[in-house]
Amino acid sequence: MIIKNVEFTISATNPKQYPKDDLPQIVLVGKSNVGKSSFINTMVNRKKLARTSSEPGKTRLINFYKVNNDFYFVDLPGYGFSKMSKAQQVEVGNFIEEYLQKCSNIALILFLVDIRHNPTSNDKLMYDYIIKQNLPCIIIANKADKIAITKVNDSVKNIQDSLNPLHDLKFMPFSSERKIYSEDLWNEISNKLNIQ
Ligand SMILES: Nc1nc2c(ncn2[C@@H]2O[C@H](COP(=O)(O)OP(=O)(O)OP(=O)(O)O)[C@@H](O)[C@H]2O)c(=O)[nH]1
Ligand SMILES: [Mg+2]
Repeated sequence: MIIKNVEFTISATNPKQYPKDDLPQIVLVGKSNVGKSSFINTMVNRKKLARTSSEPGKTRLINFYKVNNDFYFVDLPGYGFSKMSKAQQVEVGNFIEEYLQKCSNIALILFLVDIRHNPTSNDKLMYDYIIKQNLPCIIIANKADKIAITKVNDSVKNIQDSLNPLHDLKFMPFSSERKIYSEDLWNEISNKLNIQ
């Protein structure tokens, strides 16, 4: 995919603020600190478009980034950030659920998990929710640079066995740090959107 332009559109807290056009939306979900905002920056080759942090809980709102006037990347807040108060965690959970329920332009969910760990209980809840809502989804095993390249395939398979024993969803590795596998992801996204 050639990135001709990418622009931050809006930080939304409620559905009235979601973009009014009908462009398809590619949505990043996953626990806090798993690398959702970094993923967007890597894919569009912009270091600081989406704000990232080594401290979990950086993204608190729903951020929309328009790419090539063709689609949006939607950066959702991460769940499972233990330092957030219970009330804030509930608020973030509500933002996420409201978005996933009310947005009718979701073309694809990119569900990030950490390649080094078994999916968390919150990851499993999110997975069940996505399946129940029948949302199109690819699971991305992120931070692949943190393990030996020879272990990548086995780690991805272990995560799939745990989350999706029927093996009917696509699982792919990724690394923002090394910018590897981004071509494979772009192929998936452009196929889904039917654009080049
Ligand atoms: N090694 C490595 N670090 C990564 C990768 N992706 C993200 N990180 C680091 O992980 C930390 C969190 O990244 P973010 O992109 O802010 O994570 P997030 O999922 O948006 O987090 P929240 O906004 O809290 O939900 C940062 O220190 C990133 O530099 C990766 O592929 N490899
Ligand atoms: Mg973020």
